[in-house]
Amino acid sequence: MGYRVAVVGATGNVGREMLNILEEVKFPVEKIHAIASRKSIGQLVSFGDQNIACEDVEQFDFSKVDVVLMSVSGSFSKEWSPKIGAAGPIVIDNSSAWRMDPDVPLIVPEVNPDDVEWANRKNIIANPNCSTAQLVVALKPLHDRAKIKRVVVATYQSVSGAGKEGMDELWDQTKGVFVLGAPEPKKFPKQIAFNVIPFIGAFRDDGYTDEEAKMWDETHKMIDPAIKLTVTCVRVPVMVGHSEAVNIEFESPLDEDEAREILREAPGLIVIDKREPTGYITPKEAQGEFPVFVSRIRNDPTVENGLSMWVVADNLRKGAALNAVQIAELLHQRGLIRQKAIA
Ligand code: 2RA
Repeated sequence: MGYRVAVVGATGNVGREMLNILEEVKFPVEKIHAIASRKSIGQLVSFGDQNIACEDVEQFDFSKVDVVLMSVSGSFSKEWSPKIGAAGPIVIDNSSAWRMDPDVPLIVPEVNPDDVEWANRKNIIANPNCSTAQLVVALKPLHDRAKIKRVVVATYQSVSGAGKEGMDELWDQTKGVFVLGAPEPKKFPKQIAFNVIPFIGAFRDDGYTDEEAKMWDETHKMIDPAIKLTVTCVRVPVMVGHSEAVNIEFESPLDEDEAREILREAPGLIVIDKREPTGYITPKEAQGEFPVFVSRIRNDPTVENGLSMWVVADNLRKGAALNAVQIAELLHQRGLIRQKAIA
């Protein structure tokens, strides 16, 4: 017996990955629906070896499904997730709309799986921002051992985090540079081809960006509000895969060898850490993969109990679609998805 599943925002980068991953992990799907906005009605998207036609979100009867994976804008989710949740299915939302709502659990299954138990407050579960998801998978097992005091992070975020338009802009500018000159930036504020941009999202009054604030807010909600984080988020000319240079100060001693062993044993992580010219992970190698990869684990002798490391993941997978599907699997394992007879 499977579930009736709907993916809302099925034509986007993350929506398409949600469909791919539901099929790859063999999530028990009895009936799948691809839902999109009016302009994409009838557009075909693939689910395994089937092509399914997108249905209109305005017309769709959400009481006919058990679980809904949403990959839509925050404003769309604000309006639609409560309506869908009230119709019956559990909503797993990838937008920023619900992440900090005290009645909505924000979940990375390797980090805080038990929070699914109170998902029935609003029938909505939030997926974290892509750069937070990979960070917390790496921080949690270390925090459990030696309590993290402070984290300094610089991100190197791929253009796919800004959607298909971001990928098209990098591609067009890269080609254009060699022909007529790079086209003017549209999606990003400056040229992204052959460049890096230390600005993602929108500025706040304190000079940080909202993308940076998401990393500490979400880490506080999922792991521990006592952890201090300072963050610089940077867009880089990489198609898929976010990287992070992470420096950590612990309350008690934890050296690089023990940290490496802890991370090797931790769920959802792969350590690739050889001190040779190719002994680390890059985003190109993480693309299409499920785990979070950790490399370059080393003591930081400039602070007491300090450690530095390099953390990489596929932002469309662990940073978004895979995490959402893992939440659905967790709900399934705990018997928390309502099963209703097919109408
Ligand atoms: C980005 N964090 O990379 C965003 C996507 N959620 O732009």
